[in-house]
Amino acid sequence: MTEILNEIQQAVIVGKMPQTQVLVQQALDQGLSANEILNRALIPAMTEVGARFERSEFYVPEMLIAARAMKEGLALLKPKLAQASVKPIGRVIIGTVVGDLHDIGKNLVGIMMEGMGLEVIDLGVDVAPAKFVEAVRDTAPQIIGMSALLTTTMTAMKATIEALKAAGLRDKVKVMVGGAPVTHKFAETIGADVYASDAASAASRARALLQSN
Ligand code: B1M
Repeated sequence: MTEILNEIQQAVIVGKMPQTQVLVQQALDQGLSANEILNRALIPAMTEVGARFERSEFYVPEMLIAARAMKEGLALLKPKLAQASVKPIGRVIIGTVVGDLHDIGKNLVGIMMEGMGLEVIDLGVDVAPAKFVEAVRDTAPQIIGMSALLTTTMTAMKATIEALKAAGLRDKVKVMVGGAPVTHKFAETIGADVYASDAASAASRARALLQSN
């Protein structure tokens, strides 16, 4: 692995935020692409953090500081990942479902969607079904994208779809779901329209949906 990618990965794992920023900037200055830095350093770092958490080598505070370092690194990549086209081709609402505070993957989905020329309204984390419904009513997006990282919060995706149905809005909007525990089969079971396994495919599938309308 390119030495600097290894260094970025280590800095994120141990939660060294300023060092992560310096190294990511150096990597960009050396000509590494934002995608390489994301896929070969930042994302593998979080995978390792998760593995250490599972082995009880890391606890929540370590996960938090690693996430903070990852976010700062990601912020430096954002302008390169999201070189959006001039006029938005459609509007997407994204959010992490109720009870769930994980937002790095959801933020990445938003960045990649902006990069594909979509207008993104980000409702943040811990978004209750009623809040998704209200946002759909107020902003009339073509797509809503829900993210969940916990097996215990995935069920809120179904609750949100049910809430959209109850509000008479289900046929006005396409529903996309994703996040580590979410599968294609789960998406089908709860009646979502699209499942995407990663941020890049979420963005390209959203774009394809808009173009097919
Ligand atoms: Co948490 N956490 N966490 N955590 N955390 C996981 C998810 C876990 C797998 C760790 C582990 O055990 N290995 C585990 C979940 C187990 C499970 O349910 N199966 C877990 C746990 C248990 C918990 C707590 C319950 C811990 C506790 O308190 N005891 C707690 C829950 C808090 C809550 O949400 N209510 C908790 C807390 C936290 C922190 C707050 C400390 C922090 C989050 C900080 C933040 O996001 N601001 C945190 C972190 C950092 C993680 C890990 C280490 C990293 C997550 C991450 O950012 N990954 C994670 C382990 C892991 O994932 N390996 C873990 C990088 C990110 C780019 O990937 O989010 O998967 P990801 O996004 C991907 C795809 O999933 C996809 O695209 C992205 C990549 O391109 N995607 C979508 C995501 N959303 C999408 C939406 C789409 C389409 C694709 O369409 C709309």
